[in-house]
Amino acid sequence: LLLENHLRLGLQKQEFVLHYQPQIDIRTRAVIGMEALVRWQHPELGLVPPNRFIPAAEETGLIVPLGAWAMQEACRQNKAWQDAGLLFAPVAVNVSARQFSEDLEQVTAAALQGADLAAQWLELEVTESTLMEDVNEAIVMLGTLKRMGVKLAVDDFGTGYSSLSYLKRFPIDKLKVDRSFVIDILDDPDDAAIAGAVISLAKNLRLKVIAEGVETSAQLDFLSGLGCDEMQGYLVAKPLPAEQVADFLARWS
Ligand code: G
Ligand code: G
Ligand code: MN
Ligand code: NA
Repeated sequence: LLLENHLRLGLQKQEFVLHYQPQIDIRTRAVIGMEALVRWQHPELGLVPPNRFIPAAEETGLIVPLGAWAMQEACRQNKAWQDAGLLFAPVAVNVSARQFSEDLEQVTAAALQGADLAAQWLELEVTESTLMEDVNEAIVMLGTLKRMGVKLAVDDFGTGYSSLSYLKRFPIDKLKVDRSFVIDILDDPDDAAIAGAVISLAKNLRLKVIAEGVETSAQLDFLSGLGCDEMQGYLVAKPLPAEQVADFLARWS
């Protein structure tokens, strides 16, 4: 209850901020996206990471207004980067199960409209477990979002238990290879096999595939050898405050 009240107040007082992690095309090195990750800039506690408050926000339902804010803010920021000529790539926003079963289409439409951003510049990341909670509802919601023109990625892929037969019924654009398979990819043949299988699956289903949590160039080379298209991770950049993105882009190019 305490955390809930703090969260509610924090939202009112606009204490949440988004950091952005670059997503890179492995072959061309082009920046092909930015994942928005929320942080809580608490007056006493400092910068609070999402694992400290997202679970509570999900349980209390505050993730719905928090998630709506994150989507608006990410769209506004992406529009600002485009207007400044800095970046033309989608911004990816994480969506929780709770948001998914509420009015996600209206929230998405409002965020795009409020920022005057075309739908192609917004990607929504939905976890595999969210999709599997109610497969039929997921197929309908994804279809609606897809028709609006937003891009759709399955986050944490491989950690849930998708029936692979559902995958072809989800109108998605991208699979995200979970970081847990990347960490030990060089030393654990099982992780390498799973990452390789996810990458092949994505290719055969004509989906894009991005590896998360890439920290070393050896991991990157290995993933590249498996045919992975895209990556994000500390090797390129940690999630950055919006003000640091221009500097990053200047250094990266
Ligand atoms: O850096 P990282 O600590 O940012 O994120 C930890 C977890 O919090 C990840 O699983 C990430 O998906 C989740 N997360 C970060 N930002 C958001 C958000 O805006 N909405 C939701 N639902 N989850 C988020
Ligand atoms: O669940 P989701 O994929 O949305 O969360 C991404 C999480 O992974 C965030 O907490 C983000 O800060 C973290 N992250 C991103 N890149 C790396 C990395 O290279 N190494 C580690 N350890 N964490 C990362
Ligand atoms: Mn994510
Ligand atoms: Na993930």
